[in-house]
Amino acid sequence: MDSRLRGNDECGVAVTIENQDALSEIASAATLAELEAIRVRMLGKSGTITALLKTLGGMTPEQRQAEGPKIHALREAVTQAIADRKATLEGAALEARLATEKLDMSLPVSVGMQGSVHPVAQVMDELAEIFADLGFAVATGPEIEDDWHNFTALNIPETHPARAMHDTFYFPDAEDGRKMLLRTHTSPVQIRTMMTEKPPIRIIAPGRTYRSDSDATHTPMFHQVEGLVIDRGIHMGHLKWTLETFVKAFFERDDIVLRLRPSFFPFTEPSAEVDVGFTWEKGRRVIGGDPTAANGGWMEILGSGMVHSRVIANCGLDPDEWQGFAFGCGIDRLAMLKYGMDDLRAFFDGDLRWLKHYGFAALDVPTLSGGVGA
Ligand code: 2U9
Repeated sequence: MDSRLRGNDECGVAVTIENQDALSEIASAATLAELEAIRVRMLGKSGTITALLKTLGGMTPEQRQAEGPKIHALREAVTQAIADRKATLEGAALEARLATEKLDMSLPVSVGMQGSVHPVAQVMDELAEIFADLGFAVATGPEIEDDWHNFTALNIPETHPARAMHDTFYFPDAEDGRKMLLRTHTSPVQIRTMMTEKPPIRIIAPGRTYRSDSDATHTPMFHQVEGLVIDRGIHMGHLKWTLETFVKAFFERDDIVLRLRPSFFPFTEPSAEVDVGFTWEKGRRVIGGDPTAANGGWMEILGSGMVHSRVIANCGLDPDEWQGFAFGCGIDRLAMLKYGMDDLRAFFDGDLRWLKHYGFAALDVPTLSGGVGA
């Protein structure tokens, strides 16, 4: 037993407590390690004060009444003294570190791995921004569709080649008999909007679309944006102005001309394919300039038309009251034209070198409104 805790001959238990000795030993501990050793020696499992506490069990009630408070007071005093000394030593250690350590605030920050915005996501943001300025909302819908929303409602008859197995990815039929598929265009989003919202409607529907096709200019999954306006008195003039405004804003040039060529789509009547004027500049085809000049030409970028009256009726609207226009184009192709990429398949390879080259730093995206970092 510790020399400071001597046995009492009369009751045979240690009761003499040299309290001051213990406290001064704690106060003179010079290091945290030294203090910890003292704590273990006094308060640990086999510590001297722990041993004293155990003696209480063997005392008579009278002895316990006399010695108990002293032993408990000792334990509390020692515990408190150790905590105080610990705080003092830790404070001194921190002060010493602060006095010697120096931070060089002029050192460059180490930059870890940073992601980038994929060109397709970037173009989707740009589209949403341009069309928001024209009063269009962004609409989304399921990528797994049934053939009514993807084909029938759009006036695409059973015999249309777009329905053939080689174009469309089909799933097993749903329990209720519906033919399920991966949407081949975002048009079902517009169908669902027309069926649930009251006109006037002004939406764009960007998103993933799927066709069983794969070569240098086609991938089985690609991105489309379609636009739809339904209102009273809508005509081709509205369509042409909207597309011109969009294309000029997207390519950030005012000298862009469009050419509408008559075409056929089951869901629009009349229908028009839309060409955009381009010129060769420094060996590159650039959207804009005079397409009739020696270095100019036309390039198809969009399909469009007035929404077929049968499509309007299929969605529960009266085609005599409501008219509209619609258009569609490939987002991947828009990105390629604007940012000068030449292989569509690279968009989906996940090659970090390609993304580094063409991707956009998250806070330095060239958005049309200036961007967060601009
Ligand atoms: C509704 C009514 C009409 C959307 C339209 C086109 C013309 C078109 C293609 C361009 C290239 C798709 O990515 S692409 O292969 N699209 O030519 N899309 S009109 O017409 C609609 C859509 C929804 C309710």
